[in-house]
Amino acid sequence: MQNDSVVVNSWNEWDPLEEMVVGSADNACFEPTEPGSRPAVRDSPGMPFPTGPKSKEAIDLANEELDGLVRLLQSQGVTVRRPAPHDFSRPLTTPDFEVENQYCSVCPRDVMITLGNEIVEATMSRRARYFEYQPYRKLVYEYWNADPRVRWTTAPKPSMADGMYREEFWDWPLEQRHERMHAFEFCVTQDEVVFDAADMSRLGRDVLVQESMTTNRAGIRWLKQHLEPRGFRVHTVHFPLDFFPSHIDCTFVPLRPGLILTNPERPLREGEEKMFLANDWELVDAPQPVLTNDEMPQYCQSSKWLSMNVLSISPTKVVCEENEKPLQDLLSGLGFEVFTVPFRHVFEYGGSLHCATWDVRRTGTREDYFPRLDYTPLV
Ligand code: DAV
Repeated sequence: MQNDSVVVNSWNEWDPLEEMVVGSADNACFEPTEPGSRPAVRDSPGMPFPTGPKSKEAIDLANEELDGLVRLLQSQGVTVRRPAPHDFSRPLTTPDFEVENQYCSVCPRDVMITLGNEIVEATMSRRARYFEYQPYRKLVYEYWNADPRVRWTTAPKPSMADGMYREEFWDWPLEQRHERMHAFEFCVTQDEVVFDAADMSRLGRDVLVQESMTTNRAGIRWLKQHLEPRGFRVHTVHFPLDFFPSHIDCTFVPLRPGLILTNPERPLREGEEKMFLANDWELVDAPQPVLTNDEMPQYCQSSKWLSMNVLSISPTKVVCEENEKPLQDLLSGLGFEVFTVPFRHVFEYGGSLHCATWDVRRTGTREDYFPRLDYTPLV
Protein backbone atom coordinates (compact mmCIF):
# COMPACT_ATOMS: atom_id res chain seq x y z
CA MET A 1 0.00 0.00 0.00
CA GLN A 2 1.35 3.40 -0.92
CA ASN A 3 1.88 5.68 2.06
CA ASP A 4 -0.64 8.20 0.84
CA SER A 5 -3.42 5.81 -0.15
CA VAL A 6 -6.58 6.10 1.89
CA VAL A 7 -7.56 3.06 3.99
CA VAL A 8 -10.90 3.01 2.17
CA ASN A 9 -10.45 3.56 -1.56
CA SER A 10 -12.39 1.89 -4.35
CA TRP A 11 -13.73 3.69 -7.39
CA ASN A 12 -14.76 0.86 -9.68
CA GLU A 13 -15.34 -2.88 -9.86
CA TRP A 14 -11.99 -3.89 -11.39
CA ASP A 15 -8.92 -2.00 -10.13
CA PRO A 16 -6.27 -4.17 -8.40
CA LEU A 17 -7.78 -5.42 -5.17
CA GLU A 18 -6.01 -4.80 -1.84
CA GLU A 19 -8.59 -5.35 0.91
CA MET A 20 -11.91 -7.14 0.82
CA VAL A 21 -14.61 -8.31 3.20
CA VAL A 22 -15.83 -11.84 2.49
CA GLY A 23 -19.20 -12.87 3.96
CA SER A 24 -19.83 -15.66 6.45
CA ALA A 25 -22.70 -18.14 6.76
CA ASP A 26 -22.38 -18.34 10.56
CA ASN A 27 -25.80 -18.21 12.26
CA ALA A 28 -27.62 -17.79 8.93
CA CYS A 29 -31.40 -18.15 8.90
CA PHE A 30 -33.96 -18.70 6.15
CA GLU A 31 -35.34 -15.43 4.88
CA PRO A 32 -38.82 -14.96 6.34
CA THR A 33 -41.92 -14.31 4.26
CA GLU A 34 -42.65 -10.59 4.48
CA PRO A 35 -44.17 -7.88 2.26
CA GLY A 36 -40.89 -7.37 0.37
CA SER A 37 -40.13 -11.05 -0.11
CA ARG A 38 -42.05 -14.24 -0.85
CA PRO A 39 -39.46 -17.01 -0.68
CA ALA A 40 -40.53 -20.28 -2.29
CA VAL A 41 -39.09 -23.78 -2.37
CA ARG A 42 -37.90 -24.30 -5.93
CA ASP A 43 -40.07 -26.66 -7.91
CA SER A 44 -42.38 -27.30 -4.98
CA PRO A 45 -45.12 -24.69 -5.18
CA GLY A 46 -47.24 -24.74 -2.06
CA MET A 47 -44.58 -26.33 0.08
CA PRO A 48 -44.05 -23.99 3.02
CA PHE A 49 -40.66 -22.27 2.99
CA PRO A 50 -38.60 -23.24 6.05
CA THR A 51 -38.18 -20.71 8.84
CA GLY A 52 -35.55 -20.08 11.49
CA PRO A 53 -31.89 -21.13 11.48
CA LYS A 54 -30.38 -23.01 8.51
CA SER A 55 -28.98 -26.47 9.22
CA LYS A 56 -25.44 -26.87 10.50
CA GLU A 57 -24.69 -28.88 7.37
CA ALA A 58 -25.87 -26.12 5.00
CA ILE A 59 -23.89 -23.55 6.97
CA ASP A 60 -20.72 -25.65 7.02
CA LEU A 61 -20.88 -26.30 3.26
CA ALA A 62 -21.27 -22.60 2.48
CA ASN A 63 -18.54 -21.62 4.94
CA GLU A 64 -16.12 -24.10 3.36
CA GLU A 65 -16.62 -22.43 -0.01
CA LEU A 66 -16.38 -18.93 1.44
CA ASP A 67 -13.12 -19.98 3.14
CA GLY A 68 -11.88 -21.26 -0.23
CA LEU A 69 -12.47 -17.82 -1.72
CA VAL A 70 -10.63 -16.27 1.23
CA ARG A 71 -7.60 -18.50 0.57
CA LEU A 72 -7.59 -17.65 -3.13
CA LEU A 73 -7.74 -13.91 -2.42
CA GLN A 74 -4.98 -14.18 0.19
CA SER A 75 -2.80 -16.07 -2.29
CA GLN A 76 -3.23 -13.06 -4.58
CA GLY A 77 -2.00 -10.70 -1.86
CA VAL A 78 -5.43 -9.41 -0.82
CA THR A 79 -6.08 -8.64 2.86
CA VAL A 80 -9.34 -10.38 3.76
CA ARG A 81 -11.65 -9.34 6.58
CA ARG A 82 -14.78 -11.10 7.86
CA PRO A 83 -18.05 -9.90 9.44
CA ALA A 84 -18.46 -10.04 13.22
CA PRO A 85 -20.73 -12.78 14.63
CA HIS A 86 -24.40 -11.82 14.75
CA ASP A 87 -27.42 -13.69 16.09
CA PHE A 88 -29.72 -13.72 13.06
CA SER A 89 -32.29 -15.90 14.84
CA ARG A 90 -33.38 -12.98 17.01
CA PRO A 91 -36.75 -11.53 16.01
CA LEU A 92 -37.05 -7.79 15.39
CA THR A 93 -39.65 -5.40 16.68
CA THR A 94 -39.57 -1.76 15.62
CA PRO A 95 -42.32 0.88 15.95
CA ASP A 96 -43.46 -0.11 12.44
CA PHE A 97 -43.01 -3.86 11.98
CA GLU A 98 -42.18 -7.20 13.47
CA VAL A 99 -40.30 -10.01 11.83
CA GLU A 100 -39.62 -13.48 13.22
CA ASN A 101 -35.93 -13.72 12.38
CA GLN A 102 -33.15 -11.96 10.46
CA TYR A 103 -31.20 -13.33 7.50
CA CYS A 104 -27.41 -13.69 7.27
CA SER A 105 -24.07 -12.01 6.58
CA VAL A 106 -23.18 -13.99 3.47
CA CYS A 107 -23.72 -11.03 1.13
CA PRO A 108 -22.03 -7.85 2.37
CA ARG A 109 -22.38 -6.45 -1.20
CA ASP A 110 -26.12 -6.01 -0.66
CA VAL A 111 -25.62 -3.76 2.37
CA MET A 112 -22.29 -1.95 2.12
CA ILE A 113 -20.73 0.00 -0.74
CA THR A 114 -17.44 1.82 -1.08
CA LEU A 115 -17.72 4.90 -3.28
CA GLY A 116 -14.22 6.29 -3.49
CA ASN A 117 -13.10 7.07 0.07
CA GLU A 118 -16.61 6.81 1.45
CA ILE A 119 -18.47 3.85 2.92
CA VAL A 120 -22.24 4.02 2.46
CA GLU A 121 -24.58 1.73 4.38
CA ALA A 122 -27.71 1.13 2.29
CA THR A 123 -31.23 1.64 3.62
CA MET A 124 -32.08 -1.97 2.71
CA SER A 125 -35.52 -2.95 1.46
CA ARG A 126 -36.58 -5.95 3.55
CA ARG A 127 -37.43 -6.17 7.21
CA ALA A 128 -35.25 -9.18 7.95
CA ARG A 129 -32.25 -7.21 6.64
CA TYR A 130 -32.95 -3.97 8.53
CA PHE A 131 -30.02 -4.42 10.91
CA GLU A 132 -27.72 -6.26 8.51
CA TYR A 133 -25.16 -3.43 8.74
CA GLN A 134 -24.39 -4.53 12.30
CA PRO A 135 -21.92 -7.35 11.49
CA TYR A 136 -19.85 -4.78 9.54
CA ARG A 137 -19.88 -1.90 12.04
CA LYS A 138 -16.76 -3.00 13.89
CA LEU A 139 -14.84 -2.92 10.62
CA VAL A 140 -16.34 0.42 9.63
CA TYR A 141 -15.24 1.93 12.95
CA GLU A 142 -11.79 0.49 12.48
CA TYR A 143 -11.42 2.06 9.02
CA TRP A 144 -12.98 5.33 10.15
CA ASN A 145 -10.68 5.55 13.17
CA ALA A 146 -7.60 4.63 11.15
CA ASP A 147 -7.76 7.44 8.61
CA PRO A 148 -9.46 10.84 8.89
CA ARG A 149 -9.95 10.86 5.11
CA VAL A 150 -12.42 7.96 5.37
CA ARG A 151 -16.01 9.15 5.12
CA TRP A 152 -18.90 7.18 6.46
CA THR A 153 -22.56 7.64 5.64
CA THR A 154 -25.64 5.73 6.65
CA ALA A 155 -28.64 6.25 4.40
CA PRO A 156 -31.99 7.12 6.02
CA LYS A 157 -33.78 4.03 7.25
CA PRO A 158 -37.24 3.54 5.72
CA SER A 159 -40.12 2.54 7.99
CA MET A 160 -40.66 -0.84 6.28
CA ALA A 161 -44.25 -0.49 7.53
CA ASP A 162 -46.99 -2.31 5.59
CA GLY A 163 -47.73 0.85 3.61
CA MET A 164 -44.24 0.92 2.13
CA TYR A 165 -45.00 -2.21 0.14
CA ARG A 166 -47.30 -3.20 -2.67
CA GLU A 167 -48.16 -6.76 -1.63
CA GLU A 168 -50.36 -7.48 -4.64
CA PHE A 169 -47.16 -7.31 -6.73
CA TRP A 170 -46.46 -10.93 -5.89
CA ASP A 171 -49.77 -12.08 -7.32
CA TRP A 172 -49.66 -10.30 -10.69
CA PRO A 173 -49.95 -12.88 -13.48
CA LEU A 174 -47.16 -13.04 -16.00
CA GLU A 175 -49.15 -11.27 -18.75
CA GLN A 176 -49.75 -8.36 -16.41
CA ARG A 177 -46.06 -8.17 -15.62
CA HIS A 178 -45.30 -8.13 -19.31
CA GLU A 179 -47.80 -5.33 -19.89
CA ARG A 180 -46.37 -3.33 -17.00
CA MET A 181 -42.71 -4.00 -17.66
CA HIS A 182 -41.98 -0.41 -18.65
CA ALA A 183 -43.66 1.03 -15.55
CA PHE A 184 -40.91 -0.24 -13.22
CA GLU A 185 -43.28 -0.56 -10.29
CA PHE A 186 -42.39 -3.46 -8.02
CA CYS A 187 -43.08 -4.54 -4.44
CA VAL A 188 -41.88 -1.29 -2.85
CA THR A 189 -43.80 1.95 -3.37
CA GLN A 190 -42.14 5.28 -4.19
CA ASP A 191 -42.90 7.11 -0.92
CA GLU A 192 -39.78 6.34 1.09
CA VAL A 193 -36.08 6.20 0.28
CA VAL A 194 -35.25 2.55 -0.44
CA PHE A 195 -32.12 0.99 -1.88
CA ASP A 196 -29.90 -2.06 -1.53
CA ALA A 197 -26.21 -1.37 -2.20
CA ALA A 198 -26.02 -4.20 -4.75
CA ASP A 199 -28.27 -2.33 -7.18
CA MET A 200 -25.29 -0.05 -7.84
CA SER A 201 -22.28 -0.60 -10.04
CA ARG A 202 -19.20 1.67 -9.95
CA LEU A 203 -17.35 2.84 -13.05
CA GLY A 204 -15.11 5.62 -11.76
CA ARG A 205 -16.87 8.96 -11.99
CA ASP A 206 -20.03 7.21 -13.15
CA VAL A 207 -22.28 5.07 -10.99
CA LEU A 208 -25.10 2.93 -12.38
CA VAL A 209 -28.20 2.26 -10.29
CA GLN A 210 -30.84 -0.25 -11.27
CA GLU A 211 -34.49 0.52 -10.52
CA SER A 212 -35.70 -2.72 -8.97
CA MET A 213 -37.69 -4.55 -6.30
CA THR A 214 -35.00 -3.45 -3.85
CA THR A 215 -34.27 0.11 -5.09
CA ASN A 216 -36.99 2.67 -5.84
CA ARG A 217 -36.93 6.09 -7.48
CA ALA A 218 -36.76 7.91 -4.12
CA GLY A 219 -33.71 5.82 -3.29
CA ILE A 220 -32.07 6.80 -6.56
CA ARG A 221 -32.91 10.46 -5.93
CA TRP A 222 -31.26 10.27 -2.52
CA LEU A 223 -28.16 8.72 -4.10
CA LYS A 224 -28.00 11.44 -6.75
CA GLN A 225 -28.37 14.19 -4.15
CA HIS A 226 -25.67 12.62 -2.06
CA LEU A 227 -23.19 11.70 -4.78
CA GLU A 228 -23.43 14.48 -7.36
CA PRO A 229 -21.90 17.16 -5.08
CA ARG A 230 -19.02 14.68 -4.56
CA GLY A 231 -18.34 14.67 -8.30
CA PHE A 232 -20.15 11.48 -9.29
CA ARG A 233 -22.67 11.11 -12.07
CA VAL A 234 -25.48 8.71 -11.21
CA HIS A 235 -27.24 6.93 -14.07
CA THR A 236 -30.47 5.02 -13.63
CA VAL A 237 -30.61 1.83 -15.66
CA HIS A 238 -33.52 -0.51 -16.40
CA PHE A 239 -33.84 -4.07 -17.64
CA PRO A 240 -37.53 -4.31 -18.59
CA LEU A 241 -37.53 -8.06 -19.27
CA ASP A 242 -36.40 -8.84 -15.72
CA PHE A 243 -39.77 -9.05 -13.98
CA PHE A 244 -38.22 -9.56 -10.53
CA PRO A 245 -35.11 -7.38 -10.63
CA SER A 246 -32.98 -7.23 -7.51
CA HIS A 247 -29.27 -6.33 -7.55
CA ILE A 248 -27.48 -5.43 -10.76
CA ASP A 249 -24.62 -7.90 -10.48
CA CYS A 250 -26.26 -10.80 -12.29
CA THR A 251 -27.39 -8.55 -15.12
CA PHE A 252 -24.78 -5.94 -16.03
CA VAL A 253 -21.23 -6.63 -14.83
CA PRO A 254 -18.31 -4.30 -15.66
CA LEU A 255 -15.06 -6.25 -16.03
CA ARG A 256 -12.49 -3.61 -17.01
CA PRO A 257 -12.52 -0.17 -18.66
CA GLY A 258 -14.53 -0.52 -21.86
CA LEU A 259 -16.04 -3.95 -21.18
CA ILE A 260 -19.33 -5.03 -19.62
CA LEU A 261 -20.61 -8.58 -19.30
CA THR A 262 -24.32 -8.47 -20.14
CA ASN A 263 -27.22 -10.84 -19.58
CA PRO A 264 -28.68 -12.02 -22.91
CA GLU A 265 -32.13 -12.47 -21.34
CA ARG A 266 -32.16 -8.99 -19.77
CA PRO A 267 -31.39 -6.31 -22.36
CA LEU A 268 -31.06 -2.68 -21.29
CA ARG A 269 -34.05 -0.42 -21.86
CA GLU A 270 -33.85 0.99 -25.36
CA GLY A 271 -31.74 4.13 -25.39
CA GLU A 272 -29.79 3.34 -22.23
CA GLU A 273 -27.07 1.59 -24.23
CA LYS A 274 -26.15 4.93 -25.82
CA MET A 275 -23.82 6.17 -23.10
CA PHE A 276 -21.78 2.98 -23.40
CA LEU A 277 -21.61 2.85 -27.17
CA ALA A 278 -20.84 6.58 -27.50
CA ASN A 279 -17.83 6.06 -25.22
CA ASP A 280 -16.54 2.94 -26.97
CA TRP A 281 -17.62 0.46 -24.32
CA GLU A 282 -18.26 -3.05 -25.51
CA LEU A 283 -21.22 -5.03 -24.18
CA VAL A 284 -20.56 -8.78 -24.33
CA ASP A 285 -23.33 -11.31 -23.60
CA ALA A 286 -22.62 -14.01 -21.05
CA PRO A 287 -23.16 -17.59 -22.25
CA GLN A 288 -26.08 -19.61 -20.87
CA PRO A 289 -25.31 -20.74 -17.31
CA VAL A 290 -24.46 -24.40 -16.72
CA LEU A 291 -27.46 -24.88 -14.39
CA THR A 292 -31.03 -24.18 -15.50
CA ASN A 293 -33.30 -22.29 -13.12
CA ASP A 294 -34.89 -25.64 -12.17
CA GLU A 295 -31.50 -27.06 -11.27
CA MET A 296 -30.59 -24.24 -8.88
CA PRO A 297 -30.48 -25.23 -5.18
CA GLN A 298 -33.90 -25.82 -3.67
CA TYR A 299 -33.83 -22.87 -1.26
CA CYS A 300 -32.02 -20.45 -3.56
CA GLN A 301 -34.18 -17.42 -4.43
CA SER A 302 -31.82 -16.10 -7.10
CA SER A 303 -31.75 -17.08 -10.77
CA LYS A 304 -29.34 -19.23 -12.77
CA TRP A 305 -27.60 -15.96 -13.69
CA LEU A 306 -25.63 -16.16 -10.46
CA SER A 307 -23.22 -17.66 -13.03
CA MET A 308 -22.20 -14.15 -14.12
CA ASN A 309 -21.75 -12.85 -10.56
CA VAL A 310 -17.98 -12.87 -11.00
CA LEU A 311 -15.40 -11.06 -8.89
CA SER A 312 -12.56 -9.00 -10.38
CA ILE A 313 -9.20 -9.10 -8.64
CA SER A 314 -7.73 -6.73 -11.23
CA PRO A 315 -8.45 -5.61 -14.81
CA THR A 316 -6.83 -8.86 -15.98
CA LYS A 317 -7.81 -11.35 -13.25
CA VAL A 318 -11.31 -12.56 -12.55
CA VAL A 319 -12.79 -15.22 -10.25
CA CYS A 320 -15.53 -17.47 -11.62
CA GLU A 321 -17.56 -20.35 -10.14
CA GLU A 322 -15.68 -23.56 -10.95
CA ASN A 323 -18.50 -25.26 -12.89
CA GLU A 324 -19.15 -22.34 -15.26
CA LYS A 325 -16.89 -23.55 -18.05
CA PRO A 326 -18.58 -21.65 -20.94
CA LEU A 327 -18.19 -18.35 -19.08
CA GLN A 328 -14.61 -19.20 -18.12
CA ASP A 329 -13.82 -19.82 -21.79
CA LEU A 330 -15.41 -16.55 -22.84
CA LEU A 331 -13.41 -14.64 -20.22
CA SER A 332 -10.15 -16.35 -21.18
CA GLY A 333 -10.86 -15.48 -24.80
CA LEU A 334 -11.30 -11.86 -23.76
CA GLY A 335 -7.79 -11.93 -22.31
CA PHE A 336 -8.51 -12.55 -18.62
CA GLU A 337 -6.64 -14.88 -16.33
CA VAL A 338 -9.55 -16.86 -14.87
CA PHE A 339 -9.42 -18.25 -11.32
CA THR A 340 -12.08 -20.72 -10.21
CA VAL A 341 -13.51 -21.77 -6.86
CA PRO A 342 -16.48 -24.01 -6.00
CA PHE A 343 -19.33 -21.78 -4.81
CA ARG A 344 -22.67 -23.52 -5.47
CA HIS A 345 -23.40 -24.10 -1.80
CA VAL A 346 -23.34 -20.35 -1.29
CA PHE A 347 -26.14 -19.87 -3.86
CA GLU A 348 -28.95 -20.56 -1.40
CA TYR A 349 -27.83 -17.50 0.56
CA GLY A 350 -28.76 -15.36 -2.43
CA GLY A 351 -25.47 -14.69 -4.14
CA SER A 352 -22.25 -15.82 -5.70
CA LEU A 353 -18.74 -14.35 -5.76
CA HIS A 354 -19.54 -10.66 -6.23
CA CYS A 355 -22.49 -10.68 -3.81
CA ALA A 356 -20.49 -12.42 -1.08
CA THR A 357 -17.82 -9.71 -1.02
CA TRP A 358 -17.39 -5.98 -0.36
CA ASP A 359 -14.27 -4.26 -1.62
CA VAL A 360 -12.78 -1.82 0.84
CA ARG A 361 -9.61 -0.90 -1.00
CA ARG A 362 -8.42 -1.17 -4.57
CA THR A 363 -5.55 0.80 -6.05
CA GLY A 364 -6.38 3.65 -8.39
CA THR A 365 -8.24 6.92 -8.35
CA ARG A 366 -11.40 8.30 -9.86
CA GLU A 367 -11.23 8.22 -13.64
CA ASP A 368 -13.67 9.45 -16.24
CA TYR A 369 -14.40 6.48 -18.51
CA PHE A 370 -17.24 8.36 -20.25
CA PRO A 371 -15.72 11.54 -21.68
CA ARG A 372 -18.61 11.86 -24.17
CA LEU A 373 -21.76 12.06 -22.11
CA ASP A 374 -24.97 14.06 -21.90
CA TYR A 375 -25.64 14.28 -18.21
CA THR A 376 -28.17 16.44 -16.45
CA PRO A 377 -27.52 16.71 -12.73
CA LEU A 378 -30.47 16.66 -10.33
CA VAL A 379 -29.90 20.27 -9.21
O1 DAV B 1 -30.56 -12.57 -11.14
O2 DAV B 1 -31.39 -13.68 -9.55
C1 DAV B 1 -29.58 -12.29 -7.83
C2 DAV B 1 -28.76 -11.29 -7.06
C3 DAV B 1 -28.81 -11.59 -5.64
N1 DAV B 1 -28.03 -10.73 -4.80
C4 DAV B 1 -30.78 -12.71 -9.96
C5 DAV B 1 -30.27 -11.67 -8.99
